[in-house]
Amino acid sequence: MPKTALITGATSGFGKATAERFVREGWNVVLTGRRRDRLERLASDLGGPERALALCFDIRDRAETAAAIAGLTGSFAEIDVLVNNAGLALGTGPAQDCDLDEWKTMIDTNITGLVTITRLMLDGLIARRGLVVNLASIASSWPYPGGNVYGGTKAFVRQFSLGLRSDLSSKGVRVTSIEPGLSESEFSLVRTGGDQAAYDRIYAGANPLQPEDIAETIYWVASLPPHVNINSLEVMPVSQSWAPFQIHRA
Ligand code: NDP
Ligand code: 8X3
Repeated sequence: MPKTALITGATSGFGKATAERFVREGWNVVLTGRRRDRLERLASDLGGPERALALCFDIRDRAETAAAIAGLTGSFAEIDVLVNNAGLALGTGPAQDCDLDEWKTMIDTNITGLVTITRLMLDGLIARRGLVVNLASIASSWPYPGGNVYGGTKAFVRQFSLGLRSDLSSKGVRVTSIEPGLSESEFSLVRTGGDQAAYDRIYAGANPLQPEDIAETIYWVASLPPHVNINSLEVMPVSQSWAPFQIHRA
């Protein structure tokens, strides 16, 4: 009997690549996101109704999320791996210039949405001794100018992952926080409000991680023996590393 992974934010980037990676290994997948056309095309490309189910909802909306999860039937209701990947950054400016609505959108998506779907699926994951993979970020641990609320949400995701793992330690449920660095995806178009020139500058000459690299990492975590838990994993392109602290001099 094939195993099933539910992957949030599967319409692009890491989520789409992760769905493709799991299906290639014989898994079935539940794909979530807001863009129905993309979800349905991906589900069809991944083998149609036997292998992939498209579930369209906004993860910020608790009622929509609960209805979507409650509506799962058959093998698609028996989730072995939850990949909490849906998320976004909005803006790169300093806190004093930021839009409060954009901050709220990041908190509602990256924190509230993630904990909502996790809680809704927890009983099933415990019953199947499953795995939760949460997409945090290097921004969870490393502050940078313009990271403000985005970094705060990802610090939450990392710490929530570790706390969840503590709570579930007697249940055989594994929990992993994946913390990628510079990765090429629509993430940077969303963050810059669709600014293609800014997108090009972010990745120019950097040989960034690709969604397939993160998909490979997530699949590796899921394929380890059930007694092995990767707690957190920071992944960067070779071109990226640390810089000195900034010092403002009067
Ligand atoms: P993408 O923009 O390519 O993908 C983001 C996904 O999240 C999309 O499928 C989008 O679907 C979904 N999503 C966003 N908001 C909502 C919402 N309200 N409801 C449902 N789904 C939503 O970005 P990445 O693949 O790069 O990012 C995936 C995750 O990895 C994010 O959590 C991001 O913070 C994190 N990350 C990204 C890094 C990077 O540099 N790219 C590095 C480190 C972490 P749709 O728009 O169809 O709803
Ligand atoms: C995305 C990576 O460095 O832009 O989480 O915050 S970074």
